[in-house]
Amino acid sequence: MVTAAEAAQVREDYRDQGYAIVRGFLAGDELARLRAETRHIYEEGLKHHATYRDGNLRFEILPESRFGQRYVTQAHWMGWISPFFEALRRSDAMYRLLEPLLGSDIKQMAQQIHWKPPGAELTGYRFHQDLRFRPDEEQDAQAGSTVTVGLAIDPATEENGCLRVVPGSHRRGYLGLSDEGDGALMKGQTAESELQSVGIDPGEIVAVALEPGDLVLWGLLTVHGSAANRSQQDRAFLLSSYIRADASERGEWAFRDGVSTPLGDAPRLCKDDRLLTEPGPVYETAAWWA
Ligand SMILES: O=C(O)CCC(=O)C(=O)O
Ligand SMILES: [Fe+2]
Repeated sequence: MVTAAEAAQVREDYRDQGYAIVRGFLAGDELARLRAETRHIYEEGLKHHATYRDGNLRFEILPESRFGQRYVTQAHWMGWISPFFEALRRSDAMYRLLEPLLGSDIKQMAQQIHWKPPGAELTGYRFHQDLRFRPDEEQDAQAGSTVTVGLAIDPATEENGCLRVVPGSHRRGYLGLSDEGDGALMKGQTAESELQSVGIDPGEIVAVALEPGDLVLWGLLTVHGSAANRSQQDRAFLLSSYIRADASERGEWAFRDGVSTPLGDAPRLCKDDRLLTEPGPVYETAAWWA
C-alpha cells in the first residue's frame, strides 16, 4: 500500500518533472488477478470483427482482412463489463495516491488498456500531450486538474515500447506535436526534427521501464509517446485518467468526498462525445490506418 510519505514524494516529483513513478503499486494475488482479467478482456475484444463501441465501452480492433490476424489494441471502460476493473479504478490504494494531487472529490475521464501485441503494426504512439484529447472549451480547466496513471500489466521495456517522457515538458505550454494532418497518433513516428522544432532535445527523452504492478503518473501537458513493440512479448498497459471533480461536468465519479463511488445506471459523458449522438452498440469500420 502506498504510504503517506510515498504519496507526498509522488506529488513532489510530479509537480517538478511532470511525471512520477511508483514501484510495486500492485503485487501478489492482486497483480495476478489484474493479469488474468486483462487476458479475459482481450478475449472479449477478439469476439468483435471490427472496432466496437457500446456506451463508453469500446474495443479497438485491427482486423484480419488488413493485418493478417485479428488484434485488439485498446479496450476502453472495461469497468462496465468487469467487476475487477470497476473496483480497481476506485480502490483505497488509488485514493491514497491521488488525494494529495487532486483532493477528495475525483472523477475519472478515461479507463483504457493498451496492448502492443507482437507482430501487429501500428502499436507506437507518436510524441504528444494528452491535452489534445480534451474538448477545446475545457482545456484550460482540465490542464491543471488532471492526472493520468499508467499501470504496467506486462513488463514495459524499451524493446516492447514502454512509455517515453520528456521531463519538465509540462511547463512549456501546448506544443502542437503530432497535430498536423489527421492527427493520427499511431501512424508513422516522430522525427527528431519535429521535437527540435518545439525546443525539445531528443536527448532529454526518458524511457520509463516498469515491472508489472509498477505505475507512472503524468499530466495533460507532459510530452510523451511510446515506440512500437519490437519484441516477442505483448505489452499491456492500463491507463486511468482522473480529474478534480469541480474542473469538469464530465467524467465518472471515482471518489466523492473521499468515498469510493461505483458506476451508475447509465454511462456519463467522458472523453468521447459520440456517447451523446450515437451511443451504440455500433461497429466502426472506418480504416483510420489507411
Ligand atoms: O500506450 C501507450 O504507450 C501510450 C498511449 C498514450 O499516450 C495515449 O493514448 O495518450
Ligand atoms: Fe498520451
